[in-house]
Amino acid sequence: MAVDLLLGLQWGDEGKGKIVDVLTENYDIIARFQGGPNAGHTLEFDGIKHVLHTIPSGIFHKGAMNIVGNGVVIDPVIFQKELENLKKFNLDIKSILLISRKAHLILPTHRLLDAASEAAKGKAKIGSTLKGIGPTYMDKTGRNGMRVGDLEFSDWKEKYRNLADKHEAMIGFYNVDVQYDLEELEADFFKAVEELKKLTFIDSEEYLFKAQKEGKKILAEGAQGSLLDIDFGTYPFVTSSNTTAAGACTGLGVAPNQIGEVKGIFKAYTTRVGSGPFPTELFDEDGATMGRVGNEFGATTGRPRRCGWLDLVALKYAVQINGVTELMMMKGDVLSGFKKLKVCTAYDYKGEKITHLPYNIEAENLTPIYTEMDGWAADLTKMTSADQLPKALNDYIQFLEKELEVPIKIVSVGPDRKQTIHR
Ligand code: 2SA
Ligand code: MG
Repeated sequence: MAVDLLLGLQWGDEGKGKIVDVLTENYDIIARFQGGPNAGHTLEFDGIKHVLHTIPSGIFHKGAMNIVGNGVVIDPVIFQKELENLKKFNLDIKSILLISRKAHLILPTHRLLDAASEAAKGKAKIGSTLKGIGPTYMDKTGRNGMRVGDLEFSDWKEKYRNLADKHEAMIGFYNVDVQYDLEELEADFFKAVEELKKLTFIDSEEYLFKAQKEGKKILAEGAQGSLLDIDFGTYPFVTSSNTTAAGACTGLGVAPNQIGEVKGIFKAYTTRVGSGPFPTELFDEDGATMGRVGNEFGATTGRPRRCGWLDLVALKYAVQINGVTELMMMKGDVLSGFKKLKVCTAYDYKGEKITHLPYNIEAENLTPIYTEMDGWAADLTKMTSADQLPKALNDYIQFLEKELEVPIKIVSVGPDRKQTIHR
């Protein structure tokens, strides 16, 4: 039985949380494979809005098992807060959430290092979420990290101390003003670790291997987006993990030939939070409208997201890298009321027209070339079937399908579970 993937194709915030929640009824297991508390997956159902960070978006579905895979980084303190926010739903967390022993731990000093590194960069800062993501993955690849499984051994506090002491020295090296009270941070951390230890730790690759053999249906839930991938994103303005399809293999221990459908999710326009190049970014009234109507604020940090037209060149690149087999278009409802819509179909790159994403997409080298299309006025948010969609929206969808050569199977017309149209 294959493992399906659900991935964001832009710079994150495509609406993965909502779609995983919608799709969960078709799956037995939802597994996160990379990222950590930098993610903000927003779900809406029964009039409730809920944001998840590290916990998979299948958590609200009866019968679904949720896995935090080895590729994820966990901050016990934030994890604990997430669990507390879930208390009101009366879920039996211990039996529906399993954590890989091989997942790495975010220490309080990782967060401080993230802050110090960003402060030292000044204007060139990445605009990270300051959750300690970069430093934790650095310790992972540098072979210094602490893993969830370490907590099952009696000497874990020694390991912790050694690493935290080293981090403190490194913070000094940055020579920037980062205020902290490590004793207080550590007290919170140790308390949260004790809570984390009450949960179920597993060898998730083994668990998933068996589950596949038993015919269980598995969905791997991506976080952030393809253009934030450490290898294929807009480096260095990226996150520190592989957000693309290959990341699901290494982040869960699933073999490449076991991957089934690759579901790619994108917004009908584009957003980005944090620094870095964004060719179709708008600084005008249109961009402001997208931000306002689309409620474009970071689900983790509350930062306003930058907005712009759909970049088909970048989207095509993401479709290729991931091997996307079906597409889902989100937030078409936000574009209702625009008289004309623009889609970037090529770039003018140093005077030459190109249709691929070049090494350097900084604004000074590159101007988007747009195809203009008619907009639609109708409010989509109450629509429930594809035949109700306005002609101009259907034209928009068909244009994208032709360019991307992949069918758009879902059109989302609002944040609620129910505002989902299948095609
Ligand atoms: P980090 O914290 O080291 O991963 O930051 C590196 C870059 O990755 C971006 N990034 C994100 N972009 C969009 N959404 C993310 N999650 C939150 C959300 C973000 C928020 O859902 O809105 O609330 O601000 C996310 N996480 C990381 C980040 O902006 C940096 O550009
Ligand atoms: Mg998000």
